[in-house]
Amino acid sequence: MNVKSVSTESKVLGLSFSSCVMNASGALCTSFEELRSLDESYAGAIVSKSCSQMEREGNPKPRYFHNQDLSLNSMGLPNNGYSYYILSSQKLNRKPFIMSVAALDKIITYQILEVILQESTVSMVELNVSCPNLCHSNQVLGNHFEDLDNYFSVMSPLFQKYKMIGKPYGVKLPPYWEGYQFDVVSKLIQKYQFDFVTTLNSVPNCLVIDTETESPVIIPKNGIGGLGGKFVKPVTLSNIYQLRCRLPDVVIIGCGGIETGEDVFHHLLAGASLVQVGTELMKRGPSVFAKIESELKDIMIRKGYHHIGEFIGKMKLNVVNPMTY
Ligand code: RRO
Repeated sequence: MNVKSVSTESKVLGLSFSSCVMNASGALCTSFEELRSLDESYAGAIVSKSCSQMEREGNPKPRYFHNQDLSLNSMGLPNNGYSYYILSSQKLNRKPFIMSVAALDKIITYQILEVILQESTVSMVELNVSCPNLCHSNQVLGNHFEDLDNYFSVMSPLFQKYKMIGKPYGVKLPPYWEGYQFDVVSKLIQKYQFDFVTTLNSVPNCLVIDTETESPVIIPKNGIGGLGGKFVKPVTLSNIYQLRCRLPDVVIIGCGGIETGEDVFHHLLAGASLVQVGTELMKRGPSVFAKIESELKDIMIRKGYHHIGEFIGKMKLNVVNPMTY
């Protein structure tokens, strides 16, 4: 076997991804120049920064930090407004373009999703119900299941139109910690017939302190922000696996703690069909995709795998227990 006989491509959701690895929303995907660099990279798709109706500046800087273990951010949804990302998709369109839309005001989000429905250059929509950093809100929508049900029920007529024309729609979830949360959110995913879930957004309400300055490393919200990077990978793997067990027919996009091809291998074993890279992309820039791709292929060659489908969701359990978690 050699590198030419292994493929990391993925055909899911009626789309063809040249690689199963793409950027996470928020990482180097706010300006058109950044989106173009992703288009020119080895990434298998492009995800936009989560967008709102109008352009937003976001929170005061410094609002992003990383070190070798983690990242912390409280960006506050800085973005150029949804029309900018539609226009960007029209100018790129070499690979699947996923528009991330922030779930803010219901009526406005409905209107945004209605416009996107008509746009053939937007391949699919990722509805972000898990932003941890909005200064006016101390709630993450994805953690409040009645509100979430309500929110989805307003979008439901539109979801049906997405289904009718075959444009996939999915939801980006926060981390969950308890079995009942996975049960409830999985029922909602099924009720509203989401095609995919992205798990997970940054871990909310974290704090990192600098030893020298004795201060938080970011400014907004007294230093409280969303955690990403290597530290969150075990949380992500568990969330992928627990959703995989409950949602056998829903595509899972893994997001959290990917630095290497080996990390991608673990996400896929847990049940993700596609993955997203955030913190490591911020650290290394878009060349990270070629590196991760080559590391994943090395593992596949060593193990005799030709296609990622041969090991997606195939984590080998030591002892098979009934699902009581
Ligand atoms: O912009 C942000 O502060 C942000 C968003 Br919208 C999100 O979904 N996740 C995150 O960690 N930061």
